[in-house]
Amino acid sequence: MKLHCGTHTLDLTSPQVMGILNTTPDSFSDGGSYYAGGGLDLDLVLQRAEQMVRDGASILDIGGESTRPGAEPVSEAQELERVVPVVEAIRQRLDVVISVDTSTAAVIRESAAAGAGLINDVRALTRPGALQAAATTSLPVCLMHMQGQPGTMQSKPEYTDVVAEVRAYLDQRLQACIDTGIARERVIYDPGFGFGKNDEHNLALLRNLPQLAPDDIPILVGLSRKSMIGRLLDRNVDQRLPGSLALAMLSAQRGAKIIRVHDVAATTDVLKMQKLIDHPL
Ligand code: 9MG
Repeated sequence: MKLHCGTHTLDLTSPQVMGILNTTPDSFSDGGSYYAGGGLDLDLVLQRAEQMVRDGASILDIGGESTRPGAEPVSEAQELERVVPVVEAIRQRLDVVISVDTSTAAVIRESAAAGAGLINDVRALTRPGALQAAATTSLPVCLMHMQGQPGTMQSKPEYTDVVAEVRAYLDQRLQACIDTGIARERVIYDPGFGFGKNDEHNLALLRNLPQLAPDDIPILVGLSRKSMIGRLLDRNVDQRLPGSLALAMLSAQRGAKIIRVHDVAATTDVLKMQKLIDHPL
């Protein structure tokens, strides 16, 4: 399975590591890491980006809007300011697929023009103009499932059959993409762990990961350092590496093709070991 991301092609025969690069002041795990003297420090962002590529990331996911409950809403202008210069700087320096974590049409268009290779939308291209903006790029799109809105999604998520409902939603968003001119080959599914789901829902989704997408559509998972790990293992956010690595490996074993993580080096090692077991030397 290959994914054409602008100037790069990813081979999804084995799972790829997507490194998280939040350029927000307030993300739940790494927010504010690149702010110095009141503004975003591009050199700090680039140092981190270079490190993640050295550690094994083939994709970097740049996000300018935090989806953490209680996060400040971000204007289109602010999001553009946080994302586009980072896309340009990384494109000039590094050989890596640049993913942009956005739901905003203008950010989709301008990031693609600046050299992004993938659009990652936690709102599955439901905001006004997002489907059309994504269609005008030739880039792959990651459609994520979320129940509710980031501010309130965790208050009381409810499903009759979480696996069937998440799959039905993603299939419906795939059809909306196809109807707008986004080819099926450009689409990635993501169950959206922790986005309007309790621990039982998250565990059911992971257990049944292969049922969440047709065989020809790659699945992306984001479980790294998430609060589910904190609750299930009683761990603070800086103590969630072992739980995150276990979930990365379990996802890969269940067919995930892209694993979105904070800890690139450790995840790359785990996935290499798994590959050695599946494909002996
Ligand atoms: C931006 N973001 C935060 N968590 C995520 C997840 O689980 N999947 C995707 N695609 N994006 C995410």
